[in-house]
Amino acid sequence: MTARLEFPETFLWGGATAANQIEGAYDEGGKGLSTSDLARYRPDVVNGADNFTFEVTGAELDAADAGELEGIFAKRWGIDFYHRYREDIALFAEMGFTTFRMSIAWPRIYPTGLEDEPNEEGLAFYDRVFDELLAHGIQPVVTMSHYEMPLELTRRFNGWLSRECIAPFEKFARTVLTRYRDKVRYWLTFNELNMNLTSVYTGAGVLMDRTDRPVREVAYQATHHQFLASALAVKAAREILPAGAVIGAMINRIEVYPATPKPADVLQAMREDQTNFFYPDVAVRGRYPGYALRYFHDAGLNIEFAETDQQILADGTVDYIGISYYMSHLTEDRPGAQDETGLLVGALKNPHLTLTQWGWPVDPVGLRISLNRLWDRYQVPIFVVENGLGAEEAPGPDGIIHDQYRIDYLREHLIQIGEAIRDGVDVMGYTAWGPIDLISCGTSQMSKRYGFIHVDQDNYGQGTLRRSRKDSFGWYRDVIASRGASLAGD
Ligand code: BGP
Repeated sequence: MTARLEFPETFLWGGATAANQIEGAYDEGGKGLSTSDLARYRPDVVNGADNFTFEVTGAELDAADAGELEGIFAKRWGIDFYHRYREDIALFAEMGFTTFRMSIAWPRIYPTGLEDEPNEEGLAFYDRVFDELLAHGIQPVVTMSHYEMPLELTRRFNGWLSRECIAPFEKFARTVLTRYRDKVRYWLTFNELNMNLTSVYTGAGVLMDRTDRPVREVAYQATHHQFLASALAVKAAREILPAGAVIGAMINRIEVYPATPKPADVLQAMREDQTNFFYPDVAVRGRYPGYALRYFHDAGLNIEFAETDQQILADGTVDYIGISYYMSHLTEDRPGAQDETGLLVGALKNPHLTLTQWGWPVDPVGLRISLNRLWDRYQVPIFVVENGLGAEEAPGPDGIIHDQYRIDYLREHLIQIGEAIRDGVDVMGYTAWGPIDLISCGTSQMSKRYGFIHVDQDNYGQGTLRRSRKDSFGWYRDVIASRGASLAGD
């Protein structure tokens, strides 16, 4: 018999999104172009596990500037949250959300990143969204930069490869912290700091054909600048936010397992895990770990540090860690394995796990392990700010989507969070990824659906945009209403 799950009264329940995947209105309200506005849906390459289509080259940027880049830019239209946020928030409230994770599109506030004054229309939009959420008793959790930045910073500086992005980010951070200090209590600096290992364009706005430096060096150099920017934003938050508000760093947590008990495999798993722990190690402890410095040295990566950097990192340590969790990764000691670290989809298949339609291993127990390990290592609260199942789906003859597979997926993960809480881990809350269908980050597909709420729109932006409730909608409402107790009885 499953024991009754005890989620604390203070546990936050909700869903998570990103501006560039929901808002649309990419050229309205004075918004500047964002790096995500160049991401394309590519019907020719999306049908596999390794189907990420979010790298962009300098040649493509030039073509876009000349008005000659063709394609399906799904992130430009999103799901029209910009105009429909009231309806969407009302649906979240109907499910009983107590929190909603969203991001601010940086180029709505500073269209090029370089203006002296912010764009009031952009600021006013988020005021309206926060007010609407708060009116429904929903606390916003705000990511300052979720896979986007003003495209001009890429054009001019090649994104986060340059230190030149730090000052514009700090200005942006101070602007939004000041403006929303009384409306937003939960902040995150960057989404998935570790993304640069997978895509330096998506994570850091870097065009690889505009630099001679090797991709690993580029990824870590850009990350170093983001660490500094994040630490400066944390410092600003301490000055600006009222008592009780918190600011965290966020990573995509992938639990790593050795394929066998062979010590060399266990060592390999440990090293791959360090490429993941590296980010919270710096953000929580405020200094680079020795294994990272050794790795830079052994791999011949020349990461430029300034003298002041150590102090900036030490002064900007975070209050909590946000994690996205979708999968675990299986590895072994073999030539080249180290180069594969950071990939979203592991090279080895774990025979004990099933895969999603996109080839992502489903591993709820891995989430409990991850939460325990992060807690053991840092002793700061952890917020599960993303977790969910992307699936292709269509309404049945009754017009409703019967997504029992999603209910199963989410229930299993929530049960493991409950177990971690009973293990003593301080888990702040849970925001399921994509509570409403949205544009996929990795593939720009609409057909990779995560929502409790279906949106009538296809991969080409065609559809009525009508919102409708899936089976999981009522299920999640019951989970929230019972504070998790209903999970045991499903
Ligand atoms: C995370 C990102 C999100 C999100 C999610 C699912 O890594 O933070 O932006 O989209 O993954 O990924 P995808 O949309 O590629 O299925």
